[in-house]
Amino acid sequence: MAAKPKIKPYHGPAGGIGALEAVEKHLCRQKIFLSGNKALLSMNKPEGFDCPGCGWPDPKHTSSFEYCENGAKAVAWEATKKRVTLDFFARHTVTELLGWSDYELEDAGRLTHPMIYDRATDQYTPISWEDAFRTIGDALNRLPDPNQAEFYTSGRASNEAAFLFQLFVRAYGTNNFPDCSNMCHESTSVALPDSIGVAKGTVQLDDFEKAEAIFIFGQNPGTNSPRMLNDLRAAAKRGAKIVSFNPIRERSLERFASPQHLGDLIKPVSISSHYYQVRIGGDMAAVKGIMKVVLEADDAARAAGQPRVLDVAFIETHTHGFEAVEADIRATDWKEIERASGLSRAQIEEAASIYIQAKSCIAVWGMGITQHRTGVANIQQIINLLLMRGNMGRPGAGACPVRGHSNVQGDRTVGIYEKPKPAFLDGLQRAFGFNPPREHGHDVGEAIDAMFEGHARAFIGLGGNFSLAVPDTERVAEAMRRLDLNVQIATKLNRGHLVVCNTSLLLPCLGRTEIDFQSSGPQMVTVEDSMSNVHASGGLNMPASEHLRSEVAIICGIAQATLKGRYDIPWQSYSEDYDRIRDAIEAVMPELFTGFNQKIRQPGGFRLYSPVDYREWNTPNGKANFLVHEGIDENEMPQDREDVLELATIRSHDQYNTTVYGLDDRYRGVFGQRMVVFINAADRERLGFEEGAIVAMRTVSEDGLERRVGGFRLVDYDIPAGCCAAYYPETNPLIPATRRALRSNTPTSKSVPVVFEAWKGEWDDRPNPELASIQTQVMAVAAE
Ligand SMILES: Nc1nc2c(c(=O)[nH]1)N[C@H]1C(S)=C(S)[C@@H](COP(=O)(O)OP(=O)(O)OC[C@H]3O[C@@H](n4cnc5c(=O)[nH]c(N)nc54)[C@H](O)[C@@H]3O)O[C@H]1N2
Ligand SMILES: Nc1nc2c(c(=O)[nH]1)N[C@H]1C(S)=C(S)[C@@H](COP(=O)(O)OP(=O)(O)OC[C@H]3O[C@@H](n4cnc5c(=O)[nH]c(N)nc54)[C@H](O)[C@@H]3O)O[C@H]1N2
Ligand SMILES: [Mo]
Repeated sequence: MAAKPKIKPYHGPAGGIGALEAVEKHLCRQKIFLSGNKALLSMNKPEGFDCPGCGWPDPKHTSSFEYCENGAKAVAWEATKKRVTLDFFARHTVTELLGWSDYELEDAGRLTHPMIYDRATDQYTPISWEDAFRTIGDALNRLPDPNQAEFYTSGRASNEAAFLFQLFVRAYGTNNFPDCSNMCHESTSVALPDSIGVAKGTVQLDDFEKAEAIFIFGQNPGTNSPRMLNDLRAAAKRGAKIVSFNPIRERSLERFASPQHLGDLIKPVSISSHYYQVRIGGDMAAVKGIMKVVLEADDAARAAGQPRVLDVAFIETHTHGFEAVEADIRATDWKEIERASGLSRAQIEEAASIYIQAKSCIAVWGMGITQHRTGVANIQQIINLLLMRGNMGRPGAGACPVRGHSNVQGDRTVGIYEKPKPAFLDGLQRAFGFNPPREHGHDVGEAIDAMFEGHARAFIGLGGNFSLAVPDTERVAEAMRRLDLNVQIATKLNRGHLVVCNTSLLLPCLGRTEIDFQSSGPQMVTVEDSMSNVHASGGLNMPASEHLRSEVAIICGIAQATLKGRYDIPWQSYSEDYDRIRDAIEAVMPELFTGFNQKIRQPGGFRLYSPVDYREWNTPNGKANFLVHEGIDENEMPQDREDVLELATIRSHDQYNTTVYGLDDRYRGVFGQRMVVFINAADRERLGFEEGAIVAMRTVSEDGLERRVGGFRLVDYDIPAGCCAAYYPETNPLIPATRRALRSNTPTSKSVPVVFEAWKGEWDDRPNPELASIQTQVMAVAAE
């Protein structure tokens, strides 16, 4: 079990022997030493399954197996031998289970039977699949308005499942598609179309082999996309400059020892050539500073009659709006840039000189950029920077948003979108003969609003852990308890399943590692990675229980019971042979998916058409657009209060979003615990706390609601003054659901203004502190 909680700075590289040891530990813990290894060997290989971890692409041409520590944990988590059986639910009431920690809930094992909540006994009891479908269909059909139902998708769903889900929901009559992406890269998906006419990244893995510089903003590859480290390692080794902007010195961005290269174990590879500990919410300022230096260097070059620093030909031929952005940047004051970024002018000049010297540059970003009030603007400013030197639509250059869930990008492609494009809806209409709703539906923020107002009455979750992943956790859970229907399609038990209402169903599904047998034989599904490559995935393990159904089959069952023959959609036939679903996807989107079933059978799959590759800009004016964002502060932090720190909520190395695999965050030196806050020692002293003190955090907000969580240990850390960081989801009760990024509605999870208070509650220091559920430590109560 877990080690005694300790803080012990980690001096090694990311990866290395530690990564191999961790893999074996997690396999053993799930009691799957042998079959787990078999599953790992087939992960991300042509005839195996797509890693259920992150969305980073695989090198197409290698046969060497590329498994990573955190991919292995994701597989071990799913392929576990532990089971949540009927007996389990007979022994534990929902109220009792609420006292378990998130770690314990998921660690109970795989769900095995469809269940329905019985309020009389406060237990989940078995139900047949047919009865479950009928119950759901009846409840949905009782709603006066289909817009009173919310249909959530988490990004692990396959293209086939997601496509059928949106087809069912639109045939039912709504565009309410809150999805995990709304909390994640929505800022990216809103920002990029205005700038460059596509909502996705523009680079491929090959570009990482060609870039002379790679700028990484607010993304932690060692934990969240470890296979990316192989590409960064190769780039660093051939001399590309890697420039990181992150308030925390993340170990994987500093140095990496690839477990696949023995030499690295002796001499780890330095990853970042330059590391800038920008303030939380300081990237806009840093990027504006770099742009300022680029403009000044261009002025000097022009005056001296030397080659220009700006790519003048590109700007003239391909872009619009440069002059306005130039004016904004020239008007921005260096003092302001230094204050907001927390970086010195000299540091910014150094970063800019690397940008200027590189013939090609990739910009990478993650949640440190998207989850701020100005998330959309941050990204458009990064694109402005790239456009200045024509770093778009040519080898070794472009935009690389690193998506989270392994198929979150594909789910959007096949229609999980609350604001569907008319062309997509026209495609549905052409293929299925019904007129889908055209009015925009709810994203996560709006779904929460509708729950708070009592307008939303039903929730169906295709995977995920909605009530724990969202902000204002406790309040959202309270609202969800008042729904009429809550259906969760899941592989493992989580806290969201315990947020029960009148009719709550828990429907267990096959995972990606398992063989999906249907009447036409074993099925494969498809997924799209972060670089728009679509490929097949087929499971290898036997299903965790004979009672499981595939996500596709479950959706078809619900659709049949709800629509009762409305429209001529062959649900039964789809669930028997997934090729027919792919044919339907092709029929709706021929421009992207012509020959889908053939292409998917080629090893490595295929890449979706990406116009930026050809410097075609799908924007209204047909140009790549420089877009002005005045101002420099990303978030509304109270400027006059010295006791307020800006909190970023981040992931530990042993978690996958709300799934807690273990209690270590090895690279950050945290072991056996999660209830910690990383703080600058000077701030801690200034605020009058001892090192290691146990504190509560309270959100500073004007809406009169109290948000407070307690029981966190202060850990002195190398983080800029005024900033602090702690793990998600323990800190979600602190995030106001109403604080959203402009335009994208992404919760501002990376900038919560908090004050610290002494904590008088108990700090759980038992050797097995997983037992301390956040439920008992979290105190977020509505003030009168
Ligand atoms: N093992 C594992 N893999 C995962 C996940 C997981 O939980 N576990 N989650 C998946 C998902 S859904 C996603 S979206 C991705 C998330 O992957 P990331 O985008 O890496 O997400 P985070 O860990 O939340 O935060 C990223 C980094 O942002 C930094 N940061 C915080 N605030 C700022 C800021 O203002 N500016 C800058 N420049 N940096 C800042 C933090 O220090 C941290 O290093 O990973 C995916 N992969
Ligand atoms: N404070 C704060 N909050 C955040 C973030 C943050 O950085 N800070 N990040 C946000 C981000 S980027 C994201 S993407 C969201 C994540 O939000 P979600 O995607 O909703 O959450 P997950 O924790 O990934 O969901 C885990 C659950 O999915 C189910 N599951 C796993 N595999 C499968 C499968 O194959 N099929 C089905 N049907 N179910 C499965 C399991 O039951 C598991 O318990 O959280 C967001 N919330
Ligand atoms: Mo995400």
